[in-house]
Amino acid sequence: MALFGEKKSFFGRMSERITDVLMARVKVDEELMEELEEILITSDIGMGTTMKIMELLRKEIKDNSISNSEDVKEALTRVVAEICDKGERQKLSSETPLVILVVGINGGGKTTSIAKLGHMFKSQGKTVLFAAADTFRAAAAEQLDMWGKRIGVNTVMHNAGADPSAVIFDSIQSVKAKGIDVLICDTAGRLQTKKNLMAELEKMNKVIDKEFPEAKRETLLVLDATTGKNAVSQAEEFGNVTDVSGIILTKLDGSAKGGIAITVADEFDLPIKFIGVGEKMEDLQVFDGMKFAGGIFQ
Ligand SMILES: Nc1nc2c(ncn2[C@@H]2O[C@H](COP(=O)(O)OP(=O)(O)O)[C@@H](O)[C@H]2O)c(=O)[nH]1
Ligand SMILES: [Mg+2]
Repeated sequence: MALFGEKKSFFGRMSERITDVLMARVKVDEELMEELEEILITSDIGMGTTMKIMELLRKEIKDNSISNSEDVKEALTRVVAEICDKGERQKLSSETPLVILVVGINGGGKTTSIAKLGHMFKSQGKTVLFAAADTFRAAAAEQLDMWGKRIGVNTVMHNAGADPSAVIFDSIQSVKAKGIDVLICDTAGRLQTKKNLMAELEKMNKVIDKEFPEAKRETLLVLDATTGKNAVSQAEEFGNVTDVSGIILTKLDGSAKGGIAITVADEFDLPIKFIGVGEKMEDLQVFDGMKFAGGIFQ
């Protein structure tokens, strides 16, 4: 599919199966609707979201008097696009200075996504600083610093075990002194110690509020698409501990089924702002609900 370059379609089997069903059945009848519903449910689209899609699809079919299966494709695309698109909130703040806090559980792809964002901003001509506020493991800061060196971004780091808020504090001083455009902060994702996590995030937010009130803010939650429905419960848990402004859905290049993006978009009042489609710094794409939905049948 053109939009995603050489990458294979996220929808993979789902697209094929839907296309097959629509080709096999010329008539738009109850049997066709049941087959479509079954495909959606078995493609990582949750039950609630599937029901919503089917309801909206039935309405589209009725309102537009759709009677051939070819037009069902288009109607389905419109329905999915409507669910995925959160309008103006879709866009990342373009104003600077901007502070982005990146949260999510370990292994989800936070550090890699920060590298990708850093690369994106650099290619837009913006100056960037990384804050290694995942101080829980020494390797975490080193990993971020390594990416930074490759991209040409400096990383503020303290020793392992240091207070993450102190890293944020120092980073802000540096950003203000140098007039840097974007500060991207890595964080530790220990959901199992939820209280600590909540306290840590709260403290970091307070430091930013106090030291850098003029900055625009984004809190991006990184969700691993390969964890399927688990990604949805992670979104819920993080949503409970901090104000999230958007989602980065990672690993959509792997075995993940694109359907999870539709479920996440539907179940949360949060826009998916970016998708991760690989391990390289270029493998980040701005999420566009319309194009994503259009990709189902490409
Ligand atoms: N295939 C693929 N792998 C990814 C993507 N994003 C991250 N990863 C890999 O996922 C693993 C964990 O990523 P990392 O950024 O260290 O996660 P963190 O613990 O949340 O910081 C690494 O091996 C990354 O290369 C992606 O979009 N696609
Ligand atoms: Mg990390």
